[in-house]
Amino acid sequence: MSENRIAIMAVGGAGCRIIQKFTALDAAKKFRLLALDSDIEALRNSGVPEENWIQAGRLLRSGRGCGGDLIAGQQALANERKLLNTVLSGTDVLIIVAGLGGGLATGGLPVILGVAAKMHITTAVLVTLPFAMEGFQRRQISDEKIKNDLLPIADAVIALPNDLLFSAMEAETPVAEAFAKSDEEISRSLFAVATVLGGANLFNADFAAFTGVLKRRHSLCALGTAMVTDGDEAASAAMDELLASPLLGGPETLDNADAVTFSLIGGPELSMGRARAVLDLCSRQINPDFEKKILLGAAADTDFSGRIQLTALAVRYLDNPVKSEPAAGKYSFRRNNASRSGDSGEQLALPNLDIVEKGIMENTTPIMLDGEDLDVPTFIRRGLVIETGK
Ligand SMILES: Nc1nc2c(ncn2[C@@H]2O[C@H](COP(=O)(O)OP(=O)(O)OP(=O)(O)O)[C@@H](O)[C@H]2O)c(=O)[nH]1
Ligand SMILES: [Mg+2]
Repeated sequence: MSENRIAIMAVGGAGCRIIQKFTALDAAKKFRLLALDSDIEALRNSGVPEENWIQAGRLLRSGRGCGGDLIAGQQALANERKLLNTVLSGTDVLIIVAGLGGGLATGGLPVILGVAAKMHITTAVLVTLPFAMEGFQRRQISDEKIKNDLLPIADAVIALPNDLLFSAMEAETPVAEAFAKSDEEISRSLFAVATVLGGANLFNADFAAFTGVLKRRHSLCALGTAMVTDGDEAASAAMDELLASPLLGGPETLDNADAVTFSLIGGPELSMGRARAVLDLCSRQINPDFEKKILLGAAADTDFSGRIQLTALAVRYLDNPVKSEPAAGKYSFRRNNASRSGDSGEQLALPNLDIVEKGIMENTTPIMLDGEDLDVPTFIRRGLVIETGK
């Protein structure tokens, strides 16, 4: 697959900051980079060329962010479906990077994924989860979003808890520095994911295997990356650096994972012997007493001449696979089969709807179907202009 059929889209403030670090990597120029936000400042800081900006909800938000309001985020995206269709045409794989917990990305991601799904684009979503100190509610909303609206549509969801940052950094590390470091780590992982999904692999870890680990599974992920000079010491140097990665959360994360993928990217001169040596070390790092999936893969890239990048993605499953349809149950219709079961003319019973005391739309969880909010009137969702005759 040619790399420009892979688009990497940053969504919201965190996404834009991460992609800004990504643009600093030599290899970034191979991919089509897009930045989406309602906040014009975030787009300006993304490092993505202006022609690839998608400023969502111009009229609704007037160039500002959504201030943590995910309904506003969803509305900002609701009218941009046509634009997204145009921007994404010709794309085979879409990789989205964002931080959950704010308004624009948390509310808007399902809309973007819905458009991509209709266009049969394969999607992988790399999201950070809010810090515990940001409040329990933000974390809970983010978890629900993943489970109900992202997992059923996306091909892979990689959820990285931001708290892992603190587990590996000195307590006195300034917050801005901690974020910058994490953004750098995430941008390197983004490259590893894009390489695996792009199919430029020398062996193993192909696209199907990678998404097989993550598809429809609600999980927490941890990432470790290392960049070392190719040479005799490369394998052990890469492993040492990887284990000290701030987003990995320590070597025990690998042992506690249900599945681990290791991907290695080297220059065109990368020998099979070196690749094997590094990946053998990776397998040995995992305690053989634990039964888990291990996926190893290597790829060559001209921009990595003389260097080796090693990335580990440790996946911990939280529950069973999610069905590939929006969350059933709460909003689905139940059959009233008290007296007429088996009859094709069965009466459908309304679900037990929760009572929300603060009005209909305020602070409620939107009812989503294929990334569309069913609470938004059809004429708005379809972008129809109603002639008033004036
Ligand atoms: N790793 C990382 N996480 C970040 C960064 N900035 C913000 N976050 C996290 O991402 C979450 C969402 O923040 P933003 O991306 O700013 O939110 P947004 O989607 O732009 O939404 P609004 O600003 O409300 O419109 C926050 O709750 C933080 O947990 C960053 O630079 N790096
Ligand atoms: Mg923002």
